[in-house]
Amino acid sequence: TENAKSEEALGKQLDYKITGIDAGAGVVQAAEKAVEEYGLDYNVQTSSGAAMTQALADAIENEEPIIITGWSPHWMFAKYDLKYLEDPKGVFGGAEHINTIARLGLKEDKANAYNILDKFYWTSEDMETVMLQVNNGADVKEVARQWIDDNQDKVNEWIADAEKVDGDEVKLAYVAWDTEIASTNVIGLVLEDMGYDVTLTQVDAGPMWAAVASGDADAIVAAWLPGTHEKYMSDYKEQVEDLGPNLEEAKIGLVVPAYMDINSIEDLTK
Ligand code: PBE
Repeated sequence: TENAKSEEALGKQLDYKITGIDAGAGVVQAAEKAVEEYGLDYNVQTSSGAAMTQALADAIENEEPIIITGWSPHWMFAKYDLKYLEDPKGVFGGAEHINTIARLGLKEDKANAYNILDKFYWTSEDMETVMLQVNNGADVKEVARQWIDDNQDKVNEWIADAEKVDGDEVKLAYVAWDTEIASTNVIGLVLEDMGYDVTLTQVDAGPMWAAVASGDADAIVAAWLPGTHEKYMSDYKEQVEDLGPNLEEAKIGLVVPAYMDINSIEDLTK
């Protein structure tokens, strides 16, 4: 049929490739599951968030097709005209939230930090403001400082029940996903302003979860639930304390430029 032909042509143009990020990311694992469940001929190619957004920028510049593992909030939706492919089988799940996860015992050991982390909560718009400026080349620490200055009301709520400390250490682990670079730097600076000696350690997704479970990290603000990090959460749920969402209405899925002539993952089947 006409359709089968054009799908084959698209597959060839794309080299039967879905451009992914790091292998530990839930969205990459979901993309691999989608390939299986929809019976696609495609491979999910792993790289990094930065390599993926560079591939997206290159494709858009040449008006070529590309399929990426995407998520929201993200600066790419402000910068480019993009669409999520429909996912009738629900492989990528529905609405996600990003939770803060503390190591066991943090509440007793570092009550003020625990308290601030527990209250940390912002919107997609807040996060995107930070992400966009970082993407435009600004230093993330300076962007975080500016965001804190511009949003003192919000920050005051996070620190409302906390007292200043004198140089106690707090260790946060995170992955170099643009969302988590933004959130971890903002909450890290808030903790620093409250007198903590804050260390931000960048690792892969598996080691990030392992670090908060073992107590090597005090907390993470990067737990995408209920779907994206379901496997990590089920592995470690007895060894961590879930402090609940710091952001709601997040989402993952396959994302393509709006000029592409497909709307659903099903359009990729032959
Ligand atoms: N992400 C961003 C991550 C969580 C944060 C959607 C790329 C993932 O594990 O897929």
